[in-house]
Amino acid sequence: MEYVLIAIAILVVALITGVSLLVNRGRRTFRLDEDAASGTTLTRPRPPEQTEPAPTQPAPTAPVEQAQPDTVQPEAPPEVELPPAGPEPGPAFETPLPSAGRLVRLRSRLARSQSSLGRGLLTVLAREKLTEDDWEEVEETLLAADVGVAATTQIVERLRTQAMVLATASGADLRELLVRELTAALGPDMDRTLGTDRRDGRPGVVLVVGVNGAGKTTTVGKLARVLVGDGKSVVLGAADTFRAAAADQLETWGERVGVLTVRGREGGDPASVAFEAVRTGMEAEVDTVVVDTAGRLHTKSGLMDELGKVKRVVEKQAPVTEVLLVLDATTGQNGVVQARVFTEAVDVTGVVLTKLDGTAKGGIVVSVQRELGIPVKLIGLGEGPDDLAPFEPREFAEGLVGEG
Ligand SMILES: Nc1nc2c(ncn2[C@@H]2O[C@H](COP(=O)(O)OP(=O)(O)OP(=O)(O)O)[C@@H](O)[C@H]2O)c(=O)[nH]1
Ligand SMILES: [Mg+2]
Repeated sequence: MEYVLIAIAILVVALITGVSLLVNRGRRTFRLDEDAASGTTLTRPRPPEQTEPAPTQPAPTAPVEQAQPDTVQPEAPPEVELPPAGPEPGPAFETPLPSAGRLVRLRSRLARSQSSLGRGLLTVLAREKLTEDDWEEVEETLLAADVGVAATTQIVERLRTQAMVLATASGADLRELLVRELTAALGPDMDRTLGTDRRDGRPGVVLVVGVNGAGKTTTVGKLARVLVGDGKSVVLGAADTFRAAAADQLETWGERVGVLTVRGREGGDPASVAFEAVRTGMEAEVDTVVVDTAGRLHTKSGLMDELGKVKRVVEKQAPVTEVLLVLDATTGQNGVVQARVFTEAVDVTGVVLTKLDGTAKGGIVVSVQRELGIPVKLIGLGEGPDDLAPFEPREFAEGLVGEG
């Protein structure tokens, strides 16, 4: 009888221990709390843990627990092996491609989206005898691609003269003719050097501005990769304090290539974050500080004044060597209006035209440059991390016309 009672007691104890173990297992979570942003903080890049599938905690302990799912034998307490305190150091940062030759690699994206322009023009030009109607068609095609009236008139005139000279031209000749005329319209002599180098012992400072959703943060991230790929050291400034997510977005870009991000409190003063970023860059003696700003409508004068202030405050420490206006190519001629207002506020020195992979409006490059005299310096050709290329007129024209 006593034996039975003892056996029952042992069973009960075993059962309670088993149940409590199961409950604890469900509760074993680890929190990798981010530093809640208070004031301006410097975020040191970490090797990108995200690249490893299903990272972190339970991995080392899981096999131990799975080995005994039903039968609970609590003779010895389970050994819980905690993951190492910090991530293992290693060559985890990505090494992006250098900027040289990027447009050649990405040119097919342009041809795909622009096929209407290149193919349309070549079809007309290949006709035996070009009538007035044909030339009108050429004109319409160029206008539809946002080339703008003045440039279109000029291109058509030059094409007409050339076509007369080349009375019996082959397809390859016509293609070359078209590429040459488009290249000429793209301002091949404009200076497209990016002001990213150190000057007078101070880092190059790049301010990135534009309307909401144009692709600023993505461009800053991609630009950091271009610079790292070209062997430069970089600090990023998350002066979009409007949303915390914006700083997170930028930080993620920086972390992947081992670049520091200076960020501020949500709702904080963007000028002081930009100031702090430049100060950090000066202390660390980096080559370039790139400052992302919040999207703003060019029609809101208060927000445009704020941008002016960001620039002025930064310049108390180091001159802004490049102001990049990011324009979404799909917005067409409105880009020209935006560019005019932004340049009044912060003296834009270069345009980044994004989303050229998804539009047939590549001609906007011509209008922006002509009407404002500001060179397009970079173009975005996709959402991938290395889908940003320095603008090269000849390569771009080749892309617009498509493979012959
Ligand atoms: N297809 C394509 N998408 C792009 C390109 N550049 C940016 N995008 C996308 O455009 C969207 C907006 O990009 P963001 O960089 O967040 O734009 P933003 O100007 O910083 O936006 P705000 O900060 O809200 O003003 C994202 O989904 C990007 O992936 C590009 O060249 N091609
Ligand atoms: Mg942004």
